[in-house]
Amino acid sequence: MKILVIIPTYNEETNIKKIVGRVLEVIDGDILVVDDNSIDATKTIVKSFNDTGRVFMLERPSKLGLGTAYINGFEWGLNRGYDLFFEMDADNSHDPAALRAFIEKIKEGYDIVVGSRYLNHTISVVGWDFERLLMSKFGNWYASTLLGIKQFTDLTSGYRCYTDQALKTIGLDRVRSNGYAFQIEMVYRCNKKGLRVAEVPIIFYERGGGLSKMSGNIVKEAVLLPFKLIVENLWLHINNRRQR
Ligand SMILES: Nc1nc2c(ncn2[C@@H]2O[C@H](COP(=O)(O)OP(=O)(O)O)[C@@H](O)[C@H]2O)c(=O)[nH]1
Ligand SMILES: [Mg+2]
Repeated sequence: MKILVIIPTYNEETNIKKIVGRVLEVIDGDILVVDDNSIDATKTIVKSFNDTGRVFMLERPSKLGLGTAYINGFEWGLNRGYDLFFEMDADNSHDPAALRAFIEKIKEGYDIVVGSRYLNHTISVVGWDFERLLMSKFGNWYASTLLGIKQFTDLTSGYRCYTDQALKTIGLDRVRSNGYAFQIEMVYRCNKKGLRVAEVPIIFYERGGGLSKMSGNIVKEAVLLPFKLIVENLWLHINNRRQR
């Protein structure tokens, strides 16, 4: 199984060396950093791993968003014959030690595995204040209720794994959202296509250093997403009936 861990970066010089080094140790696979023209030392640090032959970088011209960073990364990997695609943050919020648990789930026959902070009514988050936690929990409740996918406990998690088949089935060209909403939309579309989605427990650690890229626009996009998907569904339904 050819594994690709995709790590999107925007100014992650304080974090990138550690995460790349640890991922290389933990699994037998490659890393693709998708960088949006970071103005700090991120790119130089990534290039310092060149001699491993396992770390690649996709350089984009400007900060174009997390969703399209992943979509460009998926396309890069699909064109090169990778079988398994991980999403992982650069800021050491995700512990590479958990990577193997995802692979085990894939071997059980799942198409997508999402690392969840909230499995079995627990909260596995280190370093968040109450407000941040409340926002994440409310966001998950809101989206999962409106979209009718309450079986999933952590729709916005950015630590996950997809098979190549899953990525080919979803229809990546339909995916529109770019921030947190991107993660929600991907689970929704996978589930809708009948792909098998599993959750595994993870512990989320607040970023090691540097700044969060979260913004008001990213939150607004996530609030609107369920309505967009509901309208899209209705539209597809009406069109299907017309064609019959
Ligand atoms: N390439 C790229 N990476 C991004 C962008 N926005 C966020 N990221 C990366 O996505 C990951 C998650 O973002 P982060 O700011 O940590 O979000 P938070 O954990 O919710 O605060 C980090 O690795 C960021 O560097 C973007 O527009 N482009
Ligand atoms: Mg983060």
